[in-house]
Amino acid sequence: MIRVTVIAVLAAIVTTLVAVLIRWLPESASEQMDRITFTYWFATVISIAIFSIVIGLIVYSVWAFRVQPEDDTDGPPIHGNTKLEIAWTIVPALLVISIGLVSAVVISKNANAGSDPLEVKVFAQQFAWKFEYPGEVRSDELVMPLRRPVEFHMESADVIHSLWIPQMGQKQDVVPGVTTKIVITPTRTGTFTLICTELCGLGHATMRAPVRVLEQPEFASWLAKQRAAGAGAAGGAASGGTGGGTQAGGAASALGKQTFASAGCGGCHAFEPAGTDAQIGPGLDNLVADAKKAGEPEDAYIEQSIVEPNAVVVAGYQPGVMPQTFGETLSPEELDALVAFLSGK
Ligand code: HEC
Ligand SMILES: [Cu+2]
Repeated sequence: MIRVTVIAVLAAIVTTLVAVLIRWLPESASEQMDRITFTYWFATVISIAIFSIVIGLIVYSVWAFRVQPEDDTDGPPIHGNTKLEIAWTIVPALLVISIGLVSAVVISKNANAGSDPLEVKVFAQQFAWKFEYPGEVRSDELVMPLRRPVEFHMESADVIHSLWIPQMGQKQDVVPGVTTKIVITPTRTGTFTLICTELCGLGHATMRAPVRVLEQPEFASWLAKQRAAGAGAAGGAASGGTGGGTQAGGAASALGKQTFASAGCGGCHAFEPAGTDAQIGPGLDNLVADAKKAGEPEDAYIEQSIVEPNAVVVAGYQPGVMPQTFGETLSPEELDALVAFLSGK
C-alpha cells in the first residue's frame, strides 16, 4: 500500500508540473474566459487524481506480481470484489456528473448578458468582418469597453463563419439565415485579434479583424467620434454636388481603398495601390488590358467582375472561388468607389 502511494504521488507531481509549467491557455481577457479556465482546471485536477491512482496500481502490480521464470502455472481463480466494483462505478459517476454541473453553470452564466449590455451587430462575409454599434456606427475594427458585457448579434452573408477571440474564450458560429448571439465581458485593456474559426473558403486564413478594449470613458469618446464622423461623411456626400470635384474624387478613392480592405479583396488579389500581394486570384494592376481582351469598357468590365465573377473567368483560374455575394453586401457607393479605385481614377 505504501509503495502504491509513493508511485501515485510521483505520478501526481509529474502530471501537475506538466499542467502548471506549460502555458496551455492564453492569458484570460474576459469574465467568460475566467469561467472557462476554471472549468478546465476543475476537470484537470480530477483527471490528475484518477490518473495518479491508476498509474500507482498498474506500476506496482506489474512489478510486484510479475511472473517468475519457469513458472507455467495458472494464476489463482479470483471471483472479483463487489464492494470495490460498486465504489469504482459510483465515484467516477459522481465526478463526471460534477464536471457536467460545473459546465452547465458556466455555460448559462456565460450566456447571460446582464441588464445593460452593449449590443453590437456583427456581419461576416467571405472574408471580412464588419461591426455596427448603436446609432448606425459602422466599423471594421471591434472596439469594446472594459467590464461591460458586449452582446454580439451575428449574421452571415454567405457561408458559415465562426467568431473567436482566443483570450476571451467565447466561440460561436455565424450561420446564414440565422442571427446567433454571444456575450463577452472584457476584463483587461489591450489589442487582440478576432479570428474566423470555421473553414469558410480559400481566404479563410485571412479572415481576421483587429480588436481593442478601452476604458469605458475612452470607449464612449471613441463611439462619439465615430458617430460624428459618420454624420460628417453623410453631410459631405450631400454637399458634394456643389463642392469642388477634386474633393469628391478624393473622398471616393478613400472609400474605394477602404472598401478594398474591408471587403477582404486583398486576401486574394495583389493590387499595388492597396499594397497587397496575395496570389489566390489574378493581380489587379493590369485590368485595362483584361477589359480589352474581354471586349468591354473598363468600368463595366470591372463592375461585372466584382458583382458577377463567373461571367468572365480569367484564364488559368477556377470559377466559383471569388465570392458571388459582393453585389448584395456592397452598397452602390462602395461598389462605384471600388470600381474607380481599381481603374485608377
Ligand atoms: C477568395 C478569393 C477572392 C476574393 C476575396 C476576391 N476575389 Fe476577385 N477574383 C478571384 C479569382 C480566383 C478570380 C479569377 C476568376 C474569375 O475571374 O472569376 C478573381 C477575379 C477578379 C477580377 C477580374 C480580374 C481580371 O483580371 O479580369 C476582379 C476585377 C476582381 N476579382 C476584383 C475583386 C474585388 C474588388 C474583390 C473584393 C470586393 C475581390 N475580387 C475579392 C478571387 C477572389
Ligand atoms: Cu470565415
